[in-house]
Amino acid sequence: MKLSFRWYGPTDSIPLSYISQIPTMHGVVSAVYDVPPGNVWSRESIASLKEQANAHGLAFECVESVPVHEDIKLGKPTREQYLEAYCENIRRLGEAGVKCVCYNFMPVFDWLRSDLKHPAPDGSNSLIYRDEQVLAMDPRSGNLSLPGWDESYTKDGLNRLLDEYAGMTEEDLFANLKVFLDAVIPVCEEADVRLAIHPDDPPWGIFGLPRIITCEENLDRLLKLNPSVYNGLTLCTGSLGASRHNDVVRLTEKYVSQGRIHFVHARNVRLTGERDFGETAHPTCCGSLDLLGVMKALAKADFDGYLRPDHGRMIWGETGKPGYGLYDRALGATYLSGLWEALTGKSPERFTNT
Ligand code: CS2
Ligand code: MN
Repeated sequence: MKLSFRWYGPTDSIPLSYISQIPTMHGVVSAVYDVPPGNVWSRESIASLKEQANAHGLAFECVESVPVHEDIKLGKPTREQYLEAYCENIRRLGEAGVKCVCYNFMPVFDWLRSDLKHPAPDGSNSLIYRDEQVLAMDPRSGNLSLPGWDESYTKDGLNRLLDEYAGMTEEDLFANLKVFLDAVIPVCEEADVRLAIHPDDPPWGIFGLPRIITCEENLDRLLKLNPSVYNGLTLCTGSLGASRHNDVVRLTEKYVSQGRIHFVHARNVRLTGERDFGETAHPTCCGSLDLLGVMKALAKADFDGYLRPDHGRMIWGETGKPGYGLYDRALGATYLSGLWEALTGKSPERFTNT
């Protein structure tokens, strides 16, 4: 297991020097963030991320994300140029030593929450999801500001895009995902870059848009769309685990034994209703998910992919990007590293800069 930490590049308020001080940290997970989806990343930008990470003794082998252009998800004829750009990015990342690329296939919106700073009795705060509040939101109104999605949409632009998705079914989205995988996976094989889809967060449809990476049946289907091991998963415990119908320990056991998990996002959530949850500290006792069970399954399979603490709470007065503060993610990292050592008798793999 290679312990990793998400780093939003040079503009991240958390410097690489801090990340490298977290015990047993192998590398950073990052991306070229200033290029719009569907465009090719410059070799210089990729090399610069790698050089900066390496200069701090950290690897840059895992990318999150190379975003998929909406025309690919929509299956529009214009997708060809975006598929080609995606393949070119995979080639360039492979040349730079990247081994794993995370992406998602959620129409329009990335992760969604109803409150980004929900206070807990201990004075910390974290992200929560209350279905009632989300159902009351109108994405077409133009005054919705959501985390994790493209801030550059204008009201009209967003409404046009939502119109394009009108009537799209889960079947249509699966068909478009297959076209994407069949175009990109052969390039991944050649470049030795594992593709790892991130589950939909939360794992159910929102605002009338279809979502498909939500449950075991659909994960099976996705893996069968293209049987190459390069077509794999980002096992995000908090995303899948937000639905009480997903048993994340069993899913981890199943997919890690098939060699299809390339990247793990470890985080805990407390389920407070059928479609209500809040993010908690990482340890098993703090939420509804059995993080120890997940780590046991990974340890048993001698998982050698990348694992990062996913969202953390805001603690010790820290402010910053929701879910991506330093302190609680660092606590999560040391908890996960400690479990790994206890379960396998060894520390997570270290990065050696050659
Ligand atoms: C991340 C996602 O913060 C998060 O929850 O896991 O935003 C993730 O980066 C994307 O969905 C992957 O494409
Ligand atoms: Mn995640």
